[in-house]
Amino acid sequence: MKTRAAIAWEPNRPLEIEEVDLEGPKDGEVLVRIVTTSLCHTDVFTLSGRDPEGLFPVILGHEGCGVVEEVGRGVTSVKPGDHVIPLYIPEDPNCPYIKSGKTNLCQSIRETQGRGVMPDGTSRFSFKGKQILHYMGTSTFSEYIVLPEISVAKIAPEAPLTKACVMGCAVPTGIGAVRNTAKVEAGATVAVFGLGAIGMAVIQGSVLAGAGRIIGIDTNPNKFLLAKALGATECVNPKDHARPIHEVVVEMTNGGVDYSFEAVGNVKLMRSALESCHKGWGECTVIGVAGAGEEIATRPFQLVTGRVWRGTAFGGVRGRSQLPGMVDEWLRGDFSVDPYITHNMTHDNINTAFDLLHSGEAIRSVIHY
Ligand code: DAO
Ligand code: ZN
Repeated sequence: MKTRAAIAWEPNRPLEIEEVDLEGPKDGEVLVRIVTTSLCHTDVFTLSGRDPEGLFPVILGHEGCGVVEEVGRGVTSVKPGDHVIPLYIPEDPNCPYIKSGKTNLCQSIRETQGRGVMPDGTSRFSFKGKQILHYMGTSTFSEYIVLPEISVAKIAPEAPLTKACVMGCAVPTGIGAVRNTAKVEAGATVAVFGLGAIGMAVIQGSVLAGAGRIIGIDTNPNKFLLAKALGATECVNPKDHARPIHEVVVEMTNGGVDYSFEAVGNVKLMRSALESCHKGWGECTVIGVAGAGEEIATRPFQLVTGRVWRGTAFGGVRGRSQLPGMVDEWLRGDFSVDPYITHNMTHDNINTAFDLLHSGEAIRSVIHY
């Protein structure tokens, strides 16, 4: 079949919309029609060429939602018409990592997904006979995609597909980091470094966890209004202070925060976030993905004296068993996804979404097919 898709031919070149050839689902696979997709910094990072695992030509996109159109033989958990969210971290109940109960990092198809191909080693996308690669096992910048059954989460049919795309990465990553990774408790003091969509979701997650103080930190003060609307109790711009930001946070909190989150991918900020933590118990969770070859540094005495550095991907959320419940929380009104969606546009205008994210103007642009 044909699918409209935005092809990234090479780093730093605008995406080009083309009619791409797509092979249908094989055994154990699912064909999904994407209704909306949003743009996340990880797509921007890959297009920039700074991602060491970035392969081209490729169809980017990993934050989307859609409808199952067709299933291959042996697929039992979804059927045509079901509403789904593609998962860039699958959940295979037979994977030893999943069986461990200790992590969401299912490894069942990690190797082929990392090479931009399906589990059988082939790509289903081609253009004029040339192979185009899959991205993060999802490629939501194509209207139709093929995924392994373990890479789709079936969600409530009531979830509006005009918005549910943000439940594909940003929202579960931030809320999950608070719940599953840091395990923030009621009354805790939290600092959030970076007020993009994921940082905003950390704020929302911290509110849901009953945190007492939530300090939002960003060099762009335009983010503060939304951060406060979502529940940040105070916001700090490091540019307003002559001292390093961790010293400011430690003073504000009489010794440091209980939990900090780095949601940018900047290794210096990861250090600031760790050193903003309270001696003896403060824990820093790294969410942002840093550039190739970058390293983190701190004085080991920071760890000896009880601070903890940890990291999380997709907020530790196991996509098939836990994401549908998070969608239900949204539908019940426990939290809203509306504040994330600052822009809407058609698929033809997808390059504008990149410009808006680059400039810091957008939290999320939702792209409609
Ligand atoms: O190695 O098992 C693995 C899979 C790791 C996937 C990590 C993806 C992280 C992407 C984060 C995007 C949002 C900040
Ligand atoms: Zn993402």
